[in-house]
Amino acid sequence: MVYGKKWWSCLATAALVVFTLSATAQAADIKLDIKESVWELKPGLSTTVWTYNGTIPGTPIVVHEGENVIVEGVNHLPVTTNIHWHGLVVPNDQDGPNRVIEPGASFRYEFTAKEAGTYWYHSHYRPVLTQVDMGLYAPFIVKTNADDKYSGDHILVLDDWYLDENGNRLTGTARGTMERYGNIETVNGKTGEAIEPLVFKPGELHKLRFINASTAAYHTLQLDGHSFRVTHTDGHPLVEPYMTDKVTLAPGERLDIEVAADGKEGQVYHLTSDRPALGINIPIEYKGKAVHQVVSPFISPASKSFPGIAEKTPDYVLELGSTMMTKMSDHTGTTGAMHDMAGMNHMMNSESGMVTNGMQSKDMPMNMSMSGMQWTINGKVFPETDPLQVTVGKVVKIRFWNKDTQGMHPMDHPIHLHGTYFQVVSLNGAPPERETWKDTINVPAGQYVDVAFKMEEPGTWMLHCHILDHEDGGMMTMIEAK
Ligand SMILES: [Cu+2]
Repeated sequence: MVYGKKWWSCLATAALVVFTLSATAQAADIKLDIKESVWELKPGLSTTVWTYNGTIPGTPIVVHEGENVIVEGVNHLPVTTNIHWHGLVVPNDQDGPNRVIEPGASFRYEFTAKEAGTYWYHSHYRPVLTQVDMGLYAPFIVKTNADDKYSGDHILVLDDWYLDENGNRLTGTARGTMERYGNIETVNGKTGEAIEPLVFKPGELHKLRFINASTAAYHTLQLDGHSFRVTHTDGHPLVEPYMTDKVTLAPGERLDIEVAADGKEGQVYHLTSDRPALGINIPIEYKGKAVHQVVSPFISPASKSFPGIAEKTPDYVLELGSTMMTKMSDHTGTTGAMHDMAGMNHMMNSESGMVTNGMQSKDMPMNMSMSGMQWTINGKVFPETDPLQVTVGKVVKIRFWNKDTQGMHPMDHPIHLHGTYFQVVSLNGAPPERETWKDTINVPAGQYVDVAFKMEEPGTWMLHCHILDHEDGGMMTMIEAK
């Protein structure tokens, strides 16, 4: 367990409590103190963070499929916040954007963990970039009995931080682009040699759950000497799992993979990212004698593809783009976009209290205001974007067309849907390699992706880019489900 012995035992205890409860009351009751802390990324490098219960990532919530979950969020921060249950299907009034928690207040979220899978929870209070970048994220795991049959079930939350050598937050981005990229990358809040090794015995079969909590960074991972068997995308089991040597996660995405421990006692391998110098390097240590080969407990589900979906004309075509604003000082502009930007800046400066919090004032998404970039859906910037009207229980097909290819800033956009999840129907008109269900889909620059879904819960749900600079900068719309 990369959380380390302490973390894993903590997780195991939490799980044990939950499982004990689930056997009796069928309920998990969790309290989250949302508070500022100091977190050590590695010996000699600590930074001020915002946390769920004092750790990065926050307390993992581990429950069983079908369990009732009550989470009390207590806000000790000087700013308003909320909690979004990323990927979980919950009632509309129990999801973050509709349930803010003011400073000093608390809220008890309650819902049923309907479907097993690897999810996560994070702040969705705008500017979302600031709150997630400060550390307000954590895993949310809904387990099945099969998960307990792996030799190890490991949660690996990926993130990046932009800090100076003393752990002070730096403004802007480490990569010279407009999005906020870090110069230090972490697994479960630790970087470099502070990352605890995973320990394998020859013959074992380990389950790894990757969660990309970065606000903009993609992470590509590989394990020398081993292949990955991908079993779940964004928590959803694949009808046809597949083998690969490398996986890439866009911001917001999750992947569950199996790794067969086919090394030998005493060997050490490394699970690394494509930017190893930034610190993601997880040692895999073989210790102990070989065990009988562990067989995968994963059972592929039956196909649940929507009939005739490939031929259906999209109900909506959403063009993803960006525009360069003239000047921030030009508030005489009458477009809603201009007003939105002005509103965002007002919010950043007053409502979020960053100015009084010295550390935070440097951390504003200046890229948005300073660069003057706006991120658009069908040419409009949230909240001026046109909401989508859908009927609960009826299949909706949407085409995301990434036309953000002009000029200096072509970007992929990982689009995330709240309230349900979707089938990936096609990529540039061609069917995907395998039936795939997700809640966050990367739409590459210049390409288009069709997805289809059924809203299960009525209410107003968000649809937005999970590069949080883009989300805060306007690439968001609402789905009104009735
Ligand atoms: Cu984007």
